[in-house]
Amino acid sequence: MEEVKKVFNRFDTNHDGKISSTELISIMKSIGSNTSEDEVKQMMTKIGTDTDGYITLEEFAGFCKDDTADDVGMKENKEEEDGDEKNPD
Ligand SMILES: [Ca+2]
Repeated sequence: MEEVKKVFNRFDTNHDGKISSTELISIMKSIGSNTSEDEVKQMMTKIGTDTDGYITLEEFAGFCKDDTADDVGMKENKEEEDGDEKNPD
């Protein structure tokens, strides 16, 4: 959780305890991702369990357990959620 918190704080550039879509967009740009504002909004919906327009630490932590966290380099253990197209050998 410490790691997640650190990354969260990095995302939360104005340190109000939540990540706005604006903050998410700038982070996406900073890690070299060419995500459009529209895509970021879709991410917000995916990460944030509610649709208040912000991602809380709690929601972010849940996101980090997801495989998407790979993108920001902070995943610890990854579990496949759907075994689609997965070949165990
Ligand atoms: Ca913020």
